[in-house]
Amino acid sequence: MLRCGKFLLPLDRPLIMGIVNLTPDSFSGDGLGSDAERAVERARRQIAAGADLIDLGAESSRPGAIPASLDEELERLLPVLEALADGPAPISIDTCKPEVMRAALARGASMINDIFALRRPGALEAVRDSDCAICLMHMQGEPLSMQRRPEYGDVVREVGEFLAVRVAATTAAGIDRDRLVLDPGFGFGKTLEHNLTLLAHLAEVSRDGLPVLAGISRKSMLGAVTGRPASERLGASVAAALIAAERGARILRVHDVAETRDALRVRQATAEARSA
Ligand code: 8Y7
Repeated sequence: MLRCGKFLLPLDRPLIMGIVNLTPDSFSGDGLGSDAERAVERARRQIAAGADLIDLGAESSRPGAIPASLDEELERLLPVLEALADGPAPISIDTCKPEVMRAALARGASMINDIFALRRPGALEAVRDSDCAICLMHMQGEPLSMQRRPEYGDVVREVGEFLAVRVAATTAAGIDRDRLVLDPGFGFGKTLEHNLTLLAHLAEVSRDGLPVLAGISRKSMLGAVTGRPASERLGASVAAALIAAERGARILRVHDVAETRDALRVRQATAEARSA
């Protein structure tokens, strides 16, 4: 089970995390900027379609993106979080700013999704005294420059080592392991080949049985494979989610919740027939 604020999430089947993007400049065309009402509406529709969690983000982390200011991020996030915090699904906040983490946790956020894996000064302290879940993600470099020249000897080993070091730092700060989720960070300082190698070996990314989150939905690696723009990557995204599930991913971060849910239902039904 994953401790996730007031929720206790079962990890015996893959969970779906629906993406609600409050940035004005999303690559995948789903950015809602500061339209809080539409964001709340989108989250509720995703929950109705089978999302087990919602990931709210207000800072663009696409390659080359300009960081949002603290005030901007809070102004976009908090009204949406407040409208959703008492709902049936845990709300995850995608942020690397300790001040945003604290504000969100005080308003009922159940998870912190930090693409910097709590490396920013003050981040470990910001989440320590709560019971939120935490996603620790691997990234090589920083969003501004990470796609310039990603380099690895053995990408699977290096990503696994990085995550193990972040788990050690997090537990040393007094955070229990049952709050942690690990993520190889598809597209964050990785070439197409690195991304595909990580997907192929996803099960090896987590060394000590911690659950793995995979975020591949609509990403450029799928564009590179299919030759399609972000708006036409639904089929590729569902396929990637299913492959990640086959390789043990426990949380799938996706834009298209209903389609991913259907794919997982077919997988589940097949698994049950096999064991019958
Ligand atoms: C990921 C993510 C993004 C991911 C986690 C996008 C915020 C780019 N990707 N967080 N965030 N994992 N944990 O395409 O892969 O959604 S932003």
